Amino acid sequence: MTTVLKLGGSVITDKATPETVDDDALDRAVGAIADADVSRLLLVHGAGSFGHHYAEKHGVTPTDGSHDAVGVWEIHDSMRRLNDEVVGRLQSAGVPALPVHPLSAGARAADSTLSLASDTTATMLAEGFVPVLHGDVIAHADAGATIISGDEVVAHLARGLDADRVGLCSTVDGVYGDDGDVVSEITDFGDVADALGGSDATDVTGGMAAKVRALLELGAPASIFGPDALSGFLAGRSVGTVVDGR
Ligand code: IP8
Repeated sequence: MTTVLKLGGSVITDKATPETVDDDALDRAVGAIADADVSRLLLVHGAGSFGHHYAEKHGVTPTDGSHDAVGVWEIHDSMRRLNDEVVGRLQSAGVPALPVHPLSAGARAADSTLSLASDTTATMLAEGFVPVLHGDVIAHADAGATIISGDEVVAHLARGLDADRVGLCSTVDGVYGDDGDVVSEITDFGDVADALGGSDATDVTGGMAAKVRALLELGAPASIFGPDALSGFLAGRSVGTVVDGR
């Protein structure tokens, strides 16, 4: 059983203060992971108050690249420092976590096809480690380096490792329907198109609609849930909104 879990950047950092970890929130998430009995676990974290402001400063997005090594390093270094913090705390809690940095472990082709760390992470999992990846900058043919989001890392490795379960721990309890309640299951985008705003315009802003569409194509059930449900997810329970397009 392989589980891919993303800790959202807004869950583990204080978004209001640049480059600040939310100590209590990160410790709670680390505690839930340390207490869980999960055999093959791969973690990914987002940027939160790390990474994004440097990406903005240097004009780097998932599609607009840069050839300025100093700028690319500044973005990466911010994410690397957050990753150090996450890996360090996991190890202190007894979790056999190891860092995997997308900048050093993958690339995008000119048509944006991604190759990323499939062999590295498969071997780490087989050896009992918990690989910890993150949103990052990544070399991109004909564009220099572009941003890769944590969600894209999750989708790529969930497919590459043939994951059985995917979890996105975010600041919301799941996907909210028209009635204001969390929808327990989504099997078709039409189920929530009205509530999420199904237009392409919504998708390009990368909001919940884009997330749900991407998860429907994963080939594995994916749960979107809040921090309080993390232990339940790791215990195998159905929490938040389960998105399953199979
Ligand atoms: O927070 C963004 O990752 P995300 C990564 O998962 C950078 O979207 C470097 C801004």
